[in-house]
Parts: sequence; structure tokens; C-alpha cells
Amino acid sequence: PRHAAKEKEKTLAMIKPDGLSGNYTEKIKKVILESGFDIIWEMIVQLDAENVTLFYAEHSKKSFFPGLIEYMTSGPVLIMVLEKPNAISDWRALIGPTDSRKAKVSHPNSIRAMCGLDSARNCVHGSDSPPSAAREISFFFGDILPGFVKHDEL
Ligand code: RTP
Ligand code: MG
Repeated sequence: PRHAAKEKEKTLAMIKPDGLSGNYTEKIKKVILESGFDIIWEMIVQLDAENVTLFYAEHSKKSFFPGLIEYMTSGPVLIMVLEKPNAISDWRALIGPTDSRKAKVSHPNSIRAMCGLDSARNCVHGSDSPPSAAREISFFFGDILPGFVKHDEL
């Protein structure tokens, strides 16, 4: 077609335990939908230490890792697959910087400015690249979302 629409892209978004227990879910979903994303899949899960260790494997040697496991297993999380053109970088822009205190200053309209506390408890996650998005979507949805390979088969 002469005016093909830009191809849609999928990313993995997560509302972390503090976001879910702080009743930010509806506010965050409103921002997501108003920003043009479709929420094409979602589920609430309680992660265990093994899940978090696999999901955040790139950080396993960092000093904050034990705290990250404690935080991420402290309650259920809401996992979503978001879709729109440029979804991966647009969702990262919408959540704002990792440190929520900095987000409140430099990105006051970001989601982490709205519901995060500091550099650890920052209420949301977003895939940081196309390979991360593919890995993370298959990690949670490989069994049920067509077109993605299961994590342990990668
Ligand atoms: P995410 O992966 O959760 O979307 O966050 P991010 O890319 O903005 O930041 P990343 O460097 O990937 O860190 C992953 C998560 O680890 C916790 N963290 N704590 N105490 C600390 O200094 C510290 N630094 C990172 C945060 O929960 C961060 O989102
Ligand atoms: Mg990250």
C-alpha cells in the first residue's frame, strides 16, 4: 500500500508490588490507554525469588540485587503486553528515569514521578530494547501468546 501504517510493536510492562498495593493500577492504565497503547494481554502473578533471578539476570551481581528480590516478591505484580508503533521506547519514555526522586524533578509527568518512591521502589517496569521485549514477553506469555517462543526454549 502507498500509505502503509507504521508497524506495531509489542513491549512488556509491569506494575510492581508497590504500584499494585498502592492502588495506582487504574491511574496507570488510564495513562497507557490515553497514550495510544493497546493492552493486548495481562495477568496478575506472585513472583518468587527464582522468577525474579531469571527475569533480572543481568543485575544478579549488583549490590542492590538482594533488595530487588525482596521488593519484587513482596506482593503480586500486574504484567501487561502493550502494543502500538514504537511501543518499546515510548513506554520507557512514559515511565521515566529509574530513580523516582529524580523523575519527580526532571520528568514530573512520568509514571515513576506519580507513583514511585526512590531508585529501588519505582512502581513500574518496561523492556529496554527489542531483544529484551521479545525475551520478557516470552518469559511470561510464551505459552499463550502466539508468535513468541517460550523462555526456556530460547
Ligand atoms: P526496570 O528494568 O525495572 O524497568 O528498571 P530500569 O531499566 O529503569 O532500571 P535497571 O537498571 O534495569 O534496574 C532494575 C530495577 O532494579 C532496582 N534498582 N535498585 N537500589 C538501587 O540502586 C537500584 N537500582 C536499580 C529498581 O527496581 C530498578 O527498576
Ligand atoms: Mg531495566
